[in-house]
Amino acid sequence: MVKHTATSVVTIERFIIEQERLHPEATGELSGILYDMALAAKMIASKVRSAGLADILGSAENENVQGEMQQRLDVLANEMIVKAMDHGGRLCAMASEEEPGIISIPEQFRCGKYCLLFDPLDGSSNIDVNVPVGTIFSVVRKITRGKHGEMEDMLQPGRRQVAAGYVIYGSSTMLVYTTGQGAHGFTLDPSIGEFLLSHPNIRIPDDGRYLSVNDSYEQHWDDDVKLLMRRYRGLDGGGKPLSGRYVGSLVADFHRNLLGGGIFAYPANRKSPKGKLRLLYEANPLSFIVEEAGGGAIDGVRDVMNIDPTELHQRTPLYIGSKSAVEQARQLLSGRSELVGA
Ligand code: P6P
Repeated sequence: MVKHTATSVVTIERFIIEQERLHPEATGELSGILYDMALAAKMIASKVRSAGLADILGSAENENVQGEMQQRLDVLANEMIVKAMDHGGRLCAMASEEEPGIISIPEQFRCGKYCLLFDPLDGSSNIDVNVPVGTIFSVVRKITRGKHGEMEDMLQPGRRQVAAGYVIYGSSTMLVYTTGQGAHGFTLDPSIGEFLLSHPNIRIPDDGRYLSVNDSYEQHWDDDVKLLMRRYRGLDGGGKPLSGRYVGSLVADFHRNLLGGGIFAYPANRKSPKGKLRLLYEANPLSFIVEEAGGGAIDGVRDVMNIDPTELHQRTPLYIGSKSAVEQARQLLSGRSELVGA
């Protein structure tokens, strides 16, 4: 008689189904979106992994060895996600960092009740130097009538997200997502092509270890931001100094701080008065994840997820990570008025 031991291997598909069962009213549409995003992540991971080989294979300018038009990886990643998601019947529209307007669902496909907003390959300029890059995505429910998604469906505050996630293409490929029941991490096992649960119920350490900020903008910061960064470094009455860690790739910096504790800061500055990072498909999804992990995310004054969006590609200042470091920023910066309504 063979004794079957319970397997400790939990695939993302199994985990999504188990999470769905927690909601008897669930139709499975949101689960389907998460499956399809995991598939798109595998396809993008394959392209990112072989990106450096293009030159070795002697591909001509703009053409690879198969004679296919070689596209920028972020454009390719964008197309991979659109093609993986547009026919499943779960979405009524998409929006991408790579495209100016709404991406409609082709007429031949059924529309669903969700909208997907995403940055297909953030930090792609880092690929040539083998620095980790990432995909970030956010899911909101359609709120307008009619079949197709409209701009109003996209311009919802982060609190209205029903799911959010990111993929980091680093030393391993990991997918981290939340549907409001905790933040969970899955590591791709390339030998079987499956995302396996590796980081259940991620909790960000309350006391940060790392400070991720681009110091070269210090001359453009307001005085209170300069003071905040000095305090993070243990100066001017600050506490235990944080160690500097700045990769220049949002998902890589965020992921390290999520697991190890720390804060990522991209303040508004005189060159970028609204900040640099995008609200709808960068700041909002990462804010949903970090709050589910016990951390925080603000624009300097407000919780990021309380910002009412007015434009699809609007930017926001961002302070995101360990709760204590974020609250330190909120206390010091909350007296500022220019960000309200930013
Ligand atoms: P800076 C990459 O270009 C990116 O959008 C994020 O991934 C990253 O956090 C940020 O910009 C880095 O910006 O101005 O420090 O180079």
